[in-house]
Amino acid sequence: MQTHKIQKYSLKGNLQLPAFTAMVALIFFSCSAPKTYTSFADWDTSQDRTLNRSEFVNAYINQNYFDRWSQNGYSLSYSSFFEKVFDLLDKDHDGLIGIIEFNSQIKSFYFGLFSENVSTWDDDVSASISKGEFIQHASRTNLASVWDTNTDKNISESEMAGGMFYIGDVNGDSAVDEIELDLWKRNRSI
Ligand SMILES: [Ca+2]
Ligand SMILES: [Ca+2]
Ligand SMILES: [Ca+2]
Ligand SMILES: [Ca+2]
Repeated sequence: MQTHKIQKYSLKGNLQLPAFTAMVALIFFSCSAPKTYTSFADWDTSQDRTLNRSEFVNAYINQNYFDRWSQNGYSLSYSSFFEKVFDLLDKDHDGLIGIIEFNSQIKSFYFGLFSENVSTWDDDVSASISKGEFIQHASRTNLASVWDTNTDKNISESEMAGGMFYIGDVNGDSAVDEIELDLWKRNRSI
């Protein structure tokens, strides 16, 4: 009876060992893996349940969001920037920005400082904005200059990250909370 008990424990001990080793390995690999910024807590390094500008910018850069704008990480010229913004606003990818597409997002790219009407941009009165119309009016209204904070005529990765912070901060309280981050990620074509 006693022997049987010892064997049982011994067997149990042997069975547990591989699971324990796997757990140690899992913890080891989780700790050594690079940060992936998948949850709000990962972005919120100060753990105060809100993202300030530098937390947002750091995570944006570490997450390589800029790859969507520039394949090699180089700063974007104004004309490349306008083309990319056009593609983002053209949600249904039909090569035109419809009135709803225009009105739903244009203001955020000007950080709220936009008071024009779509008809001002629609030169040929086609009820949509062509790429040519967009580039012409984005240029006329200095869309890039609000992003290009060092005024070198290029949008760098950190300028893009800083601009995205303004876009993410929907209620304008100089912080991005969890709901705002979720919304920003959902529209993360931007
Ligand atoms: Ca469209
Ligand atoms: Ca048009
Ligand atoms: Ca710049
Ligand atoms: Ca906010």
